[in-house]
Amino acid sequence: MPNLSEARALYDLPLNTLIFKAQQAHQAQQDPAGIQLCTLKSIKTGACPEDCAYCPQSVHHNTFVEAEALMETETILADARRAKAGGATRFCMGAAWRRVADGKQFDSVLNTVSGVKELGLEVCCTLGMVSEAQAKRLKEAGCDVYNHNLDTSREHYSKIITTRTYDDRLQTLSNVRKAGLEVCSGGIIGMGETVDDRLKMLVELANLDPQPDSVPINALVAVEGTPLAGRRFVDSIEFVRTVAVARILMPKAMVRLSAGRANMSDETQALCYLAGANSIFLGEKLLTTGNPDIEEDMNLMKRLGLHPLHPDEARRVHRGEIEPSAAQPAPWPKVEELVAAQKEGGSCSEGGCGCSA
Ligand code: SAM
Ligand code: DTB
Ligand code: SF4
Repeated sequence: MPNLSEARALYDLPLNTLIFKAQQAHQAQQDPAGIQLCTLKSIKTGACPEDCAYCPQSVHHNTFVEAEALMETETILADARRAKAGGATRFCMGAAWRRVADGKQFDSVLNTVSGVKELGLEVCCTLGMVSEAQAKRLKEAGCDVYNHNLDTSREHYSKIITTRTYDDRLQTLSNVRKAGLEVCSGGIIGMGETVDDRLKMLVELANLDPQPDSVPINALVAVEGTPLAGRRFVDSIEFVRTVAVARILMPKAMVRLSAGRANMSDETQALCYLAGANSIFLGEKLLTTGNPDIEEDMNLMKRLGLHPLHPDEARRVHRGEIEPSAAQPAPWPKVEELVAAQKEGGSCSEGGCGCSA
């Protein structure tokens, strides 16, 4: 059971020793050069009743985000087909909801989940709080993973969100796990929290039994109109240290370099990969804010000698069936197709994928 003082001792190591330890943990448990490529889609945008201080989608803040109703299944599936044709292996759908409500809209999401699963993509949903029964329905529909972040330490939480508690968050994670879904949970760095707050969050995640399967580490994107607007972007070395501690405490997890990459240099991202990050969101948009160009991401991976992670191979590594270094890569994304699909609303040339683009 890792604790704060152990995490702090790691965090304070000379950076080269910390990175060395993170690489040891990484190379023992993960495809050493594999990067998981996920695509993110906001399927219901804005007008969220929660007051998360960082979030441009909260109804409490006046931001550039315009509220949009839940998208139709067919529209989302067209995007998922393009993501698949382009080379993403996981499709994550986010809804700006406080909690899932049973009824027509949830039924529609379940239908969409089944459709995305049939395309052969890993399916992740992030829809706010869910009950165990709802999580089971998601699992039955074909959902693989549920994302629900702790976001910060228990102590810092009430300075960021007042409309729900830390324990609400933990309860949903427990419901998700009991339903047999994989757990994706992480947080945001750069919201005015201390280093110890960041480490407490990582320790809380690392002490979940079992540990989360994925840990997204977001750098705050300080959006105009939110209470956190104007905050300075997190110090890159502090961010890298946090990623390294996450990797050491949770060696089997996908550590996802999530929001904030558009503000990071190639060198900072390279350091994050060295620190054990092995997953990114691919595509010019996250939910509502920007993300690096796909060409830039692929270029950086090639320059660093990294390759797309194959999810099945990663599972075989985690089950101990093959050595980490024996994991075969997934195919490289078809950058032109992904870019064209995103920029022009679709020009997919993948034969037989059924895509209308
Ligand atoms: N409503 C659901 C929820 O809160 O779980 C799902 C969507 S919510 C946007 C998913 C996560 O995005 C949040 O938990 C937070 O970690 C991250 N996020 C939202 N706005 C962000 C921002 N401005 N900068 C960095 N991360 C952000
Ligand atoms: C996560 O931890 N980061 C993603 C995903 N899970 C859903 C979302 C990032 C959102 C950044 C702000 C936006 O684009 O709205
Ligand atoms: Fe709503 Fe999620 Fe944004 Fe919070 S983070 S305001 S719950 S969409």
